[in-house]
Amino acid sequence: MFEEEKKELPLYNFHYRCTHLFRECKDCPKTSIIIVFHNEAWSTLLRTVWSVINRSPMENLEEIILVDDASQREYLKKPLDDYVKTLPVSTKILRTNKRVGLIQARLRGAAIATGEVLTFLDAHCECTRGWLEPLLTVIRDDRTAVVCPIIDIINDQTFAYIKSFELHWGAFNWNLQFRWYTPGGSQLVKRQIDPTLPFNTPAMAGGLFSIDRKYFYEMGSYDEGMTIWGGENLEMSFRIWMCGGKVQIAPCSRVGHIFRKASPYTFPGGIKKTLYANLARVALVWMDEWTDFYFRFNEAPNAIKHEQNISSRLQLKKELKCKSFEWYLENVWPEHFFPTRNRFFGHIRNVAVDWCLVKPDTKGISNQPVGLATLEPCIKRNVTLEMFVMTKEGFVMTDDSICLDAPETKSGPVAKVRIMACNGAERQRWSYNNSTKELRHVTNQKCLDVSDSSKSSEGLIIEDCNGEESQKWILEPVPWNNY
Ligand code: UD2
Ligand code: MN
Repeated sequence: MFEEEKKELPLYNFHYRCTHLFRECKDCPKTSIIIVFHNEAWSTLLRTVWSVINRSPMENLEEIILVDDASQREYLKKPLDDYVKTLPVSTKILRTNKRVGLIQARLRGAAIATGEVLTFLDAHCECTRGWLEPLLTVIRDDRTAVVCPIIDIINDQTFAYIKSFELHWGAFNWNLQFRWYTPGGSQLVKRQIDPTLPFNTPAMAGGLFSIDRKYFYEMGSYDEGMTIWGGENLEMSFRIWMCGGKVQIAPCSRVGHIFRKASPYTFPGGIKKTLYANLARVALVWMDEWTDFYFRFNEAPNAIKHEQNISSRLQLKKELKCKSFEWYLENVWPEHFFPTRNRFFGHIRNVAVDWCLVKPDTKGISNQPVGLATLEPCIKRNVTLEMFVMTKEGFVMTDDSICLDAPETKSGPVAKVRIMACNGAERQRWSYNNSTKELRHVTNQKCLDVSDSSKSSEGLIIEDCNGEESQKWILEPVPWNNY
């Protein structure tokens, strides 16, 4: 099967330097593949299953476990039972008798798995040639690594396979939504030296990963208090990192996934009892002083946080002697844009106009807000659109990893100030003088200024410093934790 395929299928995916990984996997562990689904389409479910069968080395494939999370569709019942009996790889179907959600469905699948490694997939994927070997190689060499493929995109209209951007890692924003950002310093350098090496990621997307089966249980598998959908990916990422393991992306492994615009299924009990409850659990167990930051600015999870019983997860955290969330931010994600004890956090108010700097609402590539830096009337409520962090290094950043940015030209026409994806570059550094109230652009020593005090749409500029009120800024701290 494998030989024939080579002629027909494009090598969609990988870098030519990845080819050697095919040959290196002879002593790799065997894996069980666990796929959970609720009312999945026949074609996408079977595309996932057949891509596993056709594109995994048989000697590394222990079994496939399908967990049907109380689907109502008829074809997923007896017709699916009959169909899997004809498959060339041992395939089991488990069925939950009532809807339990993806976290608990995965736990049921894992409980009957016999492979040394567990590999989880969503039910609408396509694995490409050579997808499995790079994942197993990482775990063979380090059983504390939880490893993900690069996730390519399957178009949800045409079902075509589209290669996605490689230079991404996973993290999250102030609302604990999972996001792809550009990796920082050391991991970026690693990519440039050898694009086949696995690199660290602060968080995983959640659906597609391999983990040593015994390690999965030693580390507390999943939080069984979580239901239906959401949050388990951050919970696992925090737990693995803080309790001694690592989360990585193996760039030679590529799996396509259908990203759907809307959820095709219901959330029993509503989003409050499911997603927000799950996120509240993540914050309560793992985020230490940032727990309060999350709840201050996220009302819905805040309202239900008291309903959560998290004692067994706190117990686990203690038994595993896990490090702090501060350690995690400093060491795993030093480029993060959360407030810390030695960063300013709050409003940046212009003295002349008495308006505040705001985060733009236009979106750029990878869905990040970008645009001209503008002012708007300051909002007094706990709205994060007007909250900025200023770091010791001089980066003025806000939610979703965007930074105040200005060109590095020393002379020339008036330079407009923009809000762009943070990239650690010199041109994004500013210095604040507490007595003059100036915000100076570090590379050209010009001052942040308002172009036309009557119109916010004109945006901000950098100008020669002149001591005028339009160049004076007040950094108004907003409390973000209880300490
Ligand atoms: C992402 C992850 C997903 C999961 C989720 C957060 C990827 C590509 N996908 O969202 O795996 O981590 O974030 O929780 O990283 N399902 C059930 N029962 C349910 C709901 C869902 O079995 O009650 C199944 C569903 O059929 C699918 C899988 O769980 O196979 C993941 O659900 P999704 O595809 O709707 O999640 P996605 O990709 O939006
Ligand atoms: Mn999915």
